Amino acid sequence: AFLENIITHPDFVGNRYTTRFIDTTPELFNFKPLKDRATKLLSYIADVTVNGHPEVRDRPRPPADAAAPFVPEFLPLPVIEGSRQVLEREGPEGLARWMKAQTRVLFTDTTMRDAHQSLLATRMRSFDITRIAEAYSRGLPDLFSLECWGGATFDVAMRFLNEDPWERLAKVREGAPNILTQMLLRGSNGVGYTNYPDNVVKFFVRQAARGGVDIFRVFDCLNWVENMRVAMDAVIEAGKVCEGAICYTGDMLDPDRAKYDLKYYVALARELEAAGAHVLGLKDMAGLLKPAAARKLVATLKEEVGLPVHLHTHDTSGAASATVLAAVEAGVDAVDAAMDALSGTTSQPTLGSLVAALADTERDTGLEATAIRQISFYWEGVRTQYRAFESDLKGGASEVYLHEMPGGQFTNLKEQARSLGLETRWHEVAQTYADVNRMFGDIVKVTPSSKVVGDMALAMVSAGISREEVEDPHRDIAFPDSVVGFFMGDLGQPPGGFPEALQKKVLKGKKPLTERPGSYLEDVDIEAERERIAGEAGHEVDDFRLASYLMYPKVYADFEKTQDRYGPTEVLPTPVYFYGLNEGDEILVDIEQGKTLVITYQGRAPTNDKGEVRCFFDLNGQPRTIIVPDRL
Ligand code: BTN
Ligand code: 3PY
Ligand code: ZN
Repeated sequence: AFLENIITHPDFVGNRYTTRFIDTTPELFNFKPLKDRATKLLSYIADVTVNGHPEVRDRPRPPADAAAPFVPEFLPLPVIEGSRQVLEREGPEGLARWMKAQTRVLFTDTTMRDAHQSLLATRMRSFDITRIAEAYSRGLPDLFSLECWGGATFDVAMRFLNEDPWERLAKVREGAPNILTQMLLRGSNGVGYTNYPDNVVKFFVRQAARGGVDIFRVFDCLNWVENMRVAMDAVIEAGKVCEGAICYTGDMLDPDRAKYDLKYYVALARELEAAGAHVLGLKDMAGLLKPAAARKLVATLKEEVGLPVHLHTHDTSGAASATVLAAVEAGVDAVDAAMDALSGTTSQPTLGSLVAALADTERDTGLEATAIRQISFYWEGVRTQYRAFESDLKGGASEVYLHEMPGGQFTNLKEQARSLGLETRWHEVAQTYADVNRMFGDIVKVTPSSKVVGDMALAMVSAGISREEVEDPHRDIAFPDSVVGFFMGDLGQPPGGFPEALQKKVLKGKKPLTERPGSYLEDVDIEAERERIAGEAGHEVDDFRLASYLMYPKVYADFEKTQDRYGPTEVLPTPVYFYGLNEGDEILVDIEQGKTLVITYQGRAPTNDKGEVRCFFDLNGQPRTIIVPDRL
């Protein structure tokens, strides 16, 4: 095995070795694990080649002749100083002052998080995300931040992609050391769907800060600041930037939606400022903020609070750039956009076009159009490989002003509706979603409250039940668990409280919580949890992975098993990861820095009578046979 490590070492193969090769190449002695990992990867490739990947089964395939994504290279070297250095030098308060002092509009690129969450079911792999970080750092050093972490990306990475979200974060951080990294944090719901004990929320935030997150956009799914404090305090304590976010809902200028009027938002902004936010986030997760409302809201917030304002919206309606431009005129400090190739519809508005619209105006962004184009071409190539996760959205739709679904939920719910056989009844689902919102008291709809409304809407449409029937005290209704939890107060208290009659009906005599959910939850014994999962996994578990386990015990444990079985599949190019290899294909796989595997797939034998398939590979010049079950 030692000899094999020598003769297969890339420096040896490539003739880049001297007589001191063995002394100066310590990894030659790590032969067991490397060989083990290589074998696991081969079994994965064999398995996916023979059986396909369950996530893309029966879904449209990328075109066979699609060009591979091309990573652009930018000069000059070295990397230019950017927003990150401002934070390092001046701290979070200094960064906030710096933001307010800029004449230009600052831009956050959301491609690595919200854009693919909202367009491609969050399925973007770290392989595609981390490879482009350095190009951002060199080509777009004037970007304000890269939203690259949190929201749904955390559990999807482990659950569906067999990869560690913490490694993704570390690599983006390393690739773009001059641009602030940003995450989305669901307040006390962390990156999950339910309230966690306070010490778990704090532990998670500490790890995220240590792992490379600079800006934490913290929100609460009911805009209940009481339920944001634990997370906000933890961010502030970690010395990172706390962006306290208001979730925008309803229609601020419509007198029929008086619950969410200008006064409501100003009061909320003041509460967030008093709670210690460094930046005020205006999170329009469904894309409901219209240009005239944006102008009024931003101008008022800039007058009434001392914080820089950072606007996030979605282009579901098709009118989001008008909203962004109105906000810019009203003095917004920073805005979110996605790279052109992953922008529009349920994603963010288009970065390249907004930058062009602002060029040669007073608030010119200073971002290079050529760099944006080249990086966007890269994303275009990447997006092609995720054809299986595309929805059938064709363009903007004003229907969003009726249903008010968040961009991240829209395609997801549509897919869920399809799987329930409600494909042709989508507009009915959308109308029912709106009815449920009104029935629940007109609430903020964003993860996890949006899931509650979505669950109820699907339950009603599939069972053919109307709002009147749900509200009828004489009619028995089976409410989804998430709805019961919501009326129990498990997600907190909505502004104006719960509709009483419906709450009584849902809870069937149970007494609802009235305080912050976290105040009812005991702290977790974190070290005991570490021992438990370390025992299960059979190895030590560091703080990052422990934080994953505390958020998602079952998902994390399954992830450990999949990693153990298939090895580090995150190093495989995306087409190989989802579709395997064709006979005769050769790929180079960087299994770690300086260690490359050369893998050629020679072909397979027919399935034998035991239901097994022999696959033939060449690994760094050595023939290897891998046997996998025929699962089809
Ligand atoms: C993952 O998503 O990585 C975990 C599941 C892996 C299942 C693999 S994918 C390739 C092969 N085909 C199957 O049907 N199962 C395995
Ligand atoms: C999330 O919580 O993941 C969201 O994107 C909310 O908008
Ligand atoms: Zn969003």
